[in-house]
Amino acid sequence: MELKALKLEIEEGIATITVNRPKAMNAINAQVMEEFHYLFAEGLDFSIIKGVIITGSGEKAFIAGADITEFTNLDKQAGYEKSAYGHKVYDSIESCAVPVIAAVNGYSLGGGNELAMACHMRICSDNAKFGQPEVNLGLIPGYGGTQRLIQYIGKGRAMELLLTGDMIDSVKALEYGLVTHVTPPEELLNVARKIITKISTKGPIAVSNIIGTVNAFFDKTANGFVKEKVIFGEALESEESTEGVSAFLEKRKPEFKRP
Ligand code: CO8
Repeated sequence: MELKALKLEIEEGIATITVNRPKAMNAINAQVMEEFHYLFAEGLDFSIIKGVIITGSGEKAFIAGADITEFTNLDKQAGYEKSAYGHKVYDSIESCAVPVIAAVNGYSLGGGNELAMACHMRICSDNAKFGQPEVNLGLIPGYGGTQRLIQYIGKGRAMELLLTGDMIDSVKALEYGLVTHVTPPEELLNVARKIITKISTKGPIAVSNIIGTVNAFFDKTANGFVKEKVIFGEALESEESTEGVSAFLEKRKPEFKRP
């Protein structure tokens, strides 16, 4: 598959995937999702790749969420399917046999932050900002965010971030445990490479087994994930998200009605 929205570089066995839509703050559209699917399902040969780094192009954004321009005219079923496809792709990243590090170099929002959370580790530059702003659009996270955010930062903090839509900076992200290192922007990729290089000196089967076993802790038949897909589809069909998405696209404040 020819990559159009992602850039792939492989150097000394480390694959760096860069989401390359800087004008849209690297928002994840259908093309980006399709290309991630391809890379993690068949495009990358994990028998020779030591590890993967995922980052965003430009200096402002890692990924500012799913592409909101694709949210119009979607009914419940289409919303469910879009969410379910994203779940499948992110699950393939989470279960990858080699370490995957999100090198968060700016805004990490919505579906972008959900992608970062599907990676095995997150490190960020000191200008990074994290959030799940879906509630501002009358939506909920649809790529695993309601389930994975709790795993990293705990229920209370997750509730606050999900319900307020507020962003946190790199210092707070480190304090919360959402990231494990904060670096100057120019050091970010080097730090990610160093971590992968160190892991590559260990037994590859042990590495793969540790990833699988750690992930297994969180697999409780995952009813929350099932629920999230259904509710995301319903939310996308709702009057509330029609208003939230239109307001964003029209660059105005949304006017949500109380039921
Ligand atoms: N989608 C589409 N376009 C975007 C997005 C996005 N998520 N984020 C930014 N852009 C575009 C802007 O519209 C703008 O485009 P243009 O230049 O054509 O007007 C360009 O990127 C630059 O953005 P801004 O001018 O807004 O830049 P600022 O520096 O002022 O602000 C922000 C940067 C804070 C990142 C701001 O752009 C913003 O708030 N973006 C939206 C963030 C957001 O709400 N993300 C969540 C989206 S919903 C989601 O991710 C759900 C995931 C699950 C989906 C499941 C099924 C689909």
